[in-house]
Amino acid sequence: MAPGNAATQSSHVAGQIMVKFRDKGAAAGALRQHGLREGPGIGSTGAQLINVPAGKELQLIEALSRNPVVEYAEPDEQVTAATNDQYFPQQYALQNTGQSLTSANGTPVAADGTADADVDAVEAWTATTVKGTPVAILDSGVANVHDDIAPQVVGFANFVSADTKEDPKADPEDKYGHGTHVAGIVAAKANNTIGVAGVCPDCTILDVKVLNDSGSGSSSAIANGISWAAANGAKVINMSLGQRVSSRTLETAVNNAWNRGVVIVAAAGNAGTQAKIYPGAYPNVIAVAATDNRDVKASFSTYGRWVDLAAPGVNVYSTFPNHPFVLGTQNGRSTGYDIGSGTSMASPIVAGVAALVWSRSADTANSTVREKVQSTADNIDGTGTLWEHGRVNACKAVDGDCPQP
Ligand SMILES: [Ca+2]
Ligand SMILES: [Ca+2]
Ligand SMILES: [Ca+2]
Repeated sequence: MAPGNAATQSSHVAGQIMVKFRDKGAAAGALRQHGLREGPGIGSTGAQLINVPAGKELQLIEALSRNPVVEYAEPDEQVTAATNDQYFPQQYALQNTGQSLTSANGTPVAADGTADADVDAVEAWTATTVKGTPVAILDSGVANVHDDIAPQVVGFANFVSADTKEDPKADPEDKYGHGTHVAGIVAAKANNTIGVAGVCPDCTILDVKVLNDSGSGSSSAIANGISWAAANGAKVINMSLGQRVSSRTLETAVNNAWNRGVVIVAAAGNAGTQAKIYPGAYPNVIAVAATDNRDVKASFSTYGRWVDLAAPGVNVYSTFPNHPFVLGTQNGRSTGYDIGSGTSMASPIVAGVAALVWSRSADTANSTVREKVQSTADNIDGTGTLWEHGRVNACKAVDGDCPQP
């Protein structure tokens, strides 16, 4: 964008204005005085869309407004996407207009969605004031070089052991790709023209590496990561991971973090069954199932009354490393940005919403934040059976000015 461009740019559609007449019978005559003709009606509004010479819009609006038969005349304002991020139109989870979805290479992946099968994130943003709410991402790391997510990272810890004895810690870089995608869903920078927007774009990320370059980890590494995050100021911990066997060490780490005031969110799992996984199934963790762009449960998503919430987790656009990564090699995903599917993608949407609730004021308790996120979820099909509460709604969670369904 050229300097000063925004200031000179017109914000209304050229060549047309919207006019409503008090007396429809007088419309043609009034318009003719200015060399204009009647135009098509605009929905149920009673107004007409009138063609005018480009550049004369405001002048003609002023002239018509002086005519007593005109109720009002106004410019046809340009409505733009809620953010200018390149892939925002693909981010149905934030704002679903029923758009079709494609992957980064242009392959169609989903036909028309259901409008407003989304978390109303855009409406939620206007209701938050606090910037820099820290969200810990316990995962495979976050790409160190990436304009849309790396600048959001304010803290780092590595609990993954390297294979070699000489180097006790694994490479901190995200070579698997999972953690970078999850972090972007929470807090990718919005309105910087590139990439995507996170659910909480003014949040910061604590990058806690607990998964290795193959995407696996251990209960002990995760317990270490939870403890580090809680001690280092995380308001929310996201764990897009799970194990089928419960661990007393893991649960203790979870409970200690909860008692320190952290909201803890985890994936419900991708088994497609009702089998519990941990840490999601612990009482102090919000477990999240995955839905699609029609508010329907993903076939792969684990479900059941033990699952707390649902969130979009199918074809979710986010950041990937700018270098080759394992998930890209396995699935042909593009570097930089692409879609991903899994309860791993649904969990950070809830984590981002919890962070938005924290971002309203500094003195909310974690129990209040959790209650707010759960009690305001949209009551979609499956609520009470496939998951206890509904599909998360960011706008309602922050008491925003939310669209009516
Ligand atoms: Ca919406
Ligand atoms: Ca962006
Ligand atoms: Ca739980």
